[in-house]
Amino acid sequence: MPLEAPARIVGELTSRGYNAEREAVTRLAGASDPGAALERVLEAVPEDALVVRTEHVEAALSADAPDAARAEPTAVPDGDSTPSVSTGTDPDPGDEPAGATPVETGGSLPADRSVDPAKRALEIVGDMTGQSTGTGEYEDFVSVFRDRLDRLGGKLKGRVNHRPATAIQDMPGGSEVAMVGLVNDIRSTASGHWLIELEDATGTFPWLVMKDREYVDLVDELLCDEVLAMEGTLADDSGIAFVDSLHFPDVPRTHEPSTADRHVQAALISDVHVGSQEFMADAWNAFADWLHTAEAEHVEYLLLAGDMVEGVGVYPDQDEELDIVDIYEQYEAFSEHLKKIPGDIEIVMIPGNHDAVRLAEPQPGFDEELREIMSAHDPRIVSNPSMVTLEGVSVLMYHGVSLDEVIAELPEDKASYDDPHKAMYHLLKKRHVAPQFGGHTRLAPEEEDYLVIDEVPDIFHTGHVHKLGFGKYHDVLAINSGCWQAQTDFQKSVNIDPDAGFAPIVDLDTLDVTVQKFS
Ligand code: D5M
Ligand code: FE
Ligand code: ZN
Repeated sequence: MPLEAPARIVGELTSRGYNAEREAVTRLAGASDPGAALERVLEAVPEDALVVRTEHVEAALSADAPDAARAEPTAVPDGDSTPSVSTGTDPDPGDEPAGATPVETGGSLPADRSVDPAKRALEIVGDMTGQSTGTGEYEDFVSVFRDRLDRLGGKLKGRVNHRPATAIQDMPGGSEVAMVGLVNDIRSTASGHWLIELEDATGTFPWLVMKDREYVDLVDELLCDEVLAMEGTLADDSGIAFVDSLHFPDVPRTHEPSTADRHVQAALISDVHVGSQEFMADAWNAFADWLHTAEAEHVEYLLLAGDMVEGVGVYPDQDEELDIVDIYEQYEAFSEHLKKIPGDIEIVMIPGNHDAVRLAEPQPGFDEELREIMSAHDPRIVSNPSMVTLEGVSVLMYHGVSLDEVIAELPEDKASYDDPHKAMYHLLKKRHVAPQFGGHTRLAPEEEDYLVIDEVPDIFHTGHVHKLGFGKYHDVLAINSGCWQAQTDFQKSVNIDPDAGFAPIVDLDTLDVTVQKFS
């Protein structure tokens, strides 16, 4: 049997009871005769070894054929894509960040899955783990909002002939004026008009949206602290301006999403809630089993948008519904569930509000202790939010706590739990994952606003509200994944009927979505 494809090497190793580090597989694939090399390696591995490690391969190959292990992999027909696996030029993977450490296969690459990991390309482009500088001082709040205004304002400044707040009040009454600023206050007036105060680095200026103007429809979707541009006419006394037009940073209508060069799929899920009595183990197992079938062989990436575990003390009386009360044991149980996912699938995960990281956003990726507990499947663990690129397709992952706020503040037809993707559209329009400060969403003051959506993603993936919904906004695919937790008592009390046990699967070559149901 020819053994050159990494997948077949993994299959061969697992059939003989071994897991393997990714690097070890890559090196075997690079040998001039991978089949013979594999036999040599297996003869040389220590008897009690369960995992074939890079050093085993290096030792076995260098003893017999010093050059073979360094040869280019033979199974990378697609020369254009950057394989996410190392090609064997870095002899010391130990120095790499945790997200890039070698994978153990989880022990299962069944015959039904025929994949070639060398064709993959996974890049983490935005991960603020380890970048947090904020100390919670007043100055940090000033800098995070200044950064927000600079970056989102920059997207608007070319579109209007803007002036600073202090300059506007010195202009003659009746002038045409424009300003870019943060929404500081939204109030209705006694006569039913709307007064919106915009703030920039120089001060604030009040803008009046008349109730009979077409723009009045947009007022009900405004959130405090988002960045807007307004154009209008100054009142005679220059103390206020009447709004003629209102602009969001928004996604340009010309946005054209990137797609993968081959047929490959990603499963986008979230809210597993292991440790909750309502965690649906059967549905999860059915999902994992399905991933092992030929039908799912193109699913090569699994993105998890937070709430891996139920956590402890997240909500009042939550302990009454806990199946596992110790947070570390919850992660251990979660890791066991992760191991059921085929070992070759690349996993990326961000934390959510139930996870054991700081609640304030941005949330850094899990700490070393938790990474260690979850290391068996070698997931890439990154911050909430983060941007990842899968074979050229950029995915903005964000857990979604701000969606509760968007849904609470906006009218039903613009954002609701039944259409969670529509709430996501507003975050895209505002180019910020959590615009409103001081509500449900806790924001960590940092030097930089990591919550700004700087680059338009091809896919926006959130969770948190436990409802499945997807759709396109200016050609950006917005997906809110459901959950793996049946209805909790709290959800029953507020009539939240969760979409549990579904896995939306995205074709990365077309951005089409299919939904698999496991409950
Ligand atoms: O959130 C799941 C969804 O349910 C999300 O929309 C928040 C809401 N939720 C759940 N429990 C509560 C309590 N106790 N108070 C307020 N809102 C709640 P998750 O993050 O998975 O708990
Ligand atoms: Fe959740
Ligand atoms: Zn959540």
